[in-house]
Amino acid sequence: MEKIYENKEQFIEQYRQHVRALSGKEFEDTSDIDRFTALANMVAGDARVIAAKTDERNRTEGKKRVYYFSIEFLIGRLLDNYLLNLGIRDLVADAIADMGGDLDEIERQEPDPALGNGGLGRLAACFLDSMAHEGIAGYGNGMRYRYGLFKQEIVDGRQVEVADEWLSKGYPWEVKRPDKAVRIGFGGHVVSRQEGDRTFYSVEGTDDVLAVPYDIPIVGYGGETVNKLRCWSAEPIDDHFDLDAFNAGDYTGADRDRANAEAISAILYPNDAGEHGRLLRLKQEYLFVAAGIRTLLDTFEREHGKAWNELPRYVAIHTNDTHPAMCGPELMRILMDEEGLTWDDAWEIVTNTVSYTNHTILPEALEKWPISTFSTLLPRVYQIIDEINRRWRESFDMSKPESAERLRATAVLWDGEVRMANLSVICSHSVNGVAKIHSDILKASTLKDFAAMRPEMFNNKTNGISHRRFFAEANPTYAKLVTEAIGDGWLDDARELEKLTAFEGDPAFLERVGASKLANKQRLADYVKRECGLTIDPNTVFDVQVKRFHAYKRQLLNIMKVMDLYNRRLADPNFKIQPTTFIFSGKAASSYTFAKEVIRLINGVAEVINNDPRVNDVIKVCFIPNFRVSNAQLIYPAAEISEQISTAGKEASGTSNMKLMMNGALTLGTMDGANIEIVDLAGRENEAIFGLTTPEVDALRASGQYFAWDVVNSDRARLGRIIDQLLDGTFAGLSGNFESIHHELMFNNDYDLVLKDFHSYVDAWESLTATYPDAQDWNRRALHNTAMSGWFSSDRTIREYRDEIWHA
Ligand code: 26Q
Repeated sequence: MEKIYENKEQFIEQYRQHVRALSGKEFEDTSDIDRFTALANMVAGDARVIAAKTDERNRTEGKKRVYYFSIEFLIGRLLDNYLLNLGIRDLVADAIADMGGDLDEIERQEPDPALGNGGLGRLAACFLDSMAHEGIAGYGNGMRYRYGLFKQEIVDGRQVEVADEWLSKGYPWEVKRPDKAVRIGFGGHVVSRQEGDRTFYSVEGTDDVLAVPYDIPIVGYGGETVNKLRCWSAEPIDDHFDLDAFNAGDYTGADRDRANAEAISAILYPNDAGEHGRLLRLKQEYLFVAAGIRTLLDTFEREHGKAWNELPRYVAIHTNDTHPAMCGPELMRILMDEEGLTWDDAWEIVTNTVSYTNHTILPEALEKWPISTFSTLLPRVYQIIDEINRRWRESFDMSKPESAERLRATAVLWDGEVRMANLSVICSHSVNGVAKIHSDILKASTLKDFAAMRPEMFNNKTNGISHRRFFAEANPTYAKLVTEAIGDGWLDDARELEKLTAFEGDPAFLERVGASKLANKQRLADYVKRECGLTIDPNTVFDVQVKRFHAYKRQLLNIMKVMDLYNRRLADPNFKIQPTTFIFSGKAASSYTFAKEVIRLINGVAEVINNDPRVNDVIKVCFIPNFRVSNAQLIYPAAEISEQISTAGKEASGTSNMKLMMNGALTLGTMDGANIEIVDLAGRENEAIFGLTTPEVDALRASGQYFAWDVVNSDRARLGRIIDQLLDGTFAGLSGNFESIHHELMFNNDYDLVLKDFHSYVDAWESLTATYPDAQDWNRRALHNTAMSGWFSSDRTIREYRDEIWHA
């Protein structure tokens, strides 16, 4: 790797200059935020120099470009990651220490952009890192929200949402590119004009806004490749500022156009369960799709002219879930309306260029839009979708008995709605799920009719994670130990972690694994003390469930286990519990009442238990507010038990399971999502698996023989007591009882089978923690998990996408 700074001295000189240029002060007189801004500016500048070289190389080599369309990119802080990827982290830390500064403190100044909800958005960010590492000409295309996902505060145990003003102190990584802005038209009406025997369509009377891009450099590990993430922001076309209105005292009216345009990129929709039907959301989806397609066609044209039939050879368009589903229709629109291609020629190009990843099994969560909303906002795009749908229908041989049902299941327009998943499939040459079981379920149920008709287009790409961010960067003590043992080749090729298996029989090494875990637990305990004022003991087991709150993820099952342990300990002081700290973190969608009640329950239980000296030595419960990439990087390294307890068949993949495994936590989980592949890799004996399997869940549901009351009545002593405690005030001190949770379990017949899996879950937890006192064997299993986790690097995932979908 070519170093961008010869040595410390050279770095210091440059850095001093940057600090001076930006703040007008000497380094010694600046605040940490000034120091951060100057350093990030400097690194971003260096990154852009490499980016120019990367561009040049891509051009001369005629490389295929991959455009990853995602409405979310949850990138996290970049500074430390880029120092690591450029191979200068130690040099810079050293240099800044010499200057009397502290790199860690400087890094903590960086805003943590929350431009995503959870797994899907973070996956997109990991993919950017891995595309750059693999030398793929890969570009992220997304949205620049003025407000990211809300900040979560906890008041009286309840989640309270606060606006996330991540841009207020500036964001040194981005560069605004007004020269690359794209005009986007909404509304209007379609007009046609005849040219010979062809009809051409265009839209008149549109309400236009300007999509303005902001580029963020994406530095690949090794420093050879720097790609770009382009995020779009909405602005008014020209300044429509109304001076007359302003002079008449109508200040808001004067700026109405700006406010209306900017509203489009104002907020990230916080509902990862999919709250469909909002006009502004549809505008967001079209804005970043249309602007991205325009941009990639301009780039193609600069390099290859108007040889549009060559597009699939030089361009791959990947759609992350259905949010960018308009990529297909929008590309059709431009190729036909602006470039004059016929439908058939355009369709051939589109379907060979676009590919689609599905992230949801639940049929009810699939994205749909009312036709009336859609056709009013985007009349020409809608017309094309209508034609896609018409041709699709026409391709059916209605004399076949299965056709009617297949058509009903696969049509794009149905029941007055546009079905975005079906649109995505029909416009693509490849459809993939995100873990083996998920891809199988897609073929067997969610998208089974498509799979029957076009089996060859379905494939699996098990998710992955950036092992550099979530291991090397997040867990420096463990990473150092690993590098001492097996060298640093694992940063480049995560499968090299497997060499660690050679140390599983080395007691001295295992002891050091344990010591690094303890240090990470202490680091997290300090954070918890600062953030929540709660004292937690690093010598207890750290049992961790961190992810979005959802009924199917069953945080409720976890906290019911804690209630059960508490009750049993009070009933019998000799009941043995391996001392444990139960750590929860995550946000609930603002409108998801049930999920928010589970958060309140956890905090209610924490309040009681943490203040009860009778159990304090063995149980503590800790809810860490405002889960985000930056504190996730503190939490994963400290975890010893990874709670992955979704109802089998519901979690498409999960990715926190991989991050926790890599950091040496043992999985306590159901056979769901990627947990199954964790077990395949690390062996069932090194995890703790419990609960119904997907076929068992399906069979139980189909039988109609599941009765929540029977389950509770068969265990009045433990389950019955917990159920009663939801209503009897035991945990109501902060803000009241938990009627809606009680109702869900008892009167909604426990849809997520929490009660059904309860005993096997608590038993699995008890057996697992009973093995904790044998520290050497625990550390051996932890090390084994780390050693086998390399396959979950997103580098591997991206290579599979490259070879099997993008052919880049
Ligand atoms: C849709 C329409 C309108 C508004 C919001 C949305 C929306 C936003 C985000 C719908 C879904 C999401 C996010 C989904 C998500 O994160 N899914 C997770 O994806 C991960 C990466 O593949 C998987 O590991 C998880 O299993 C899956 O739940």
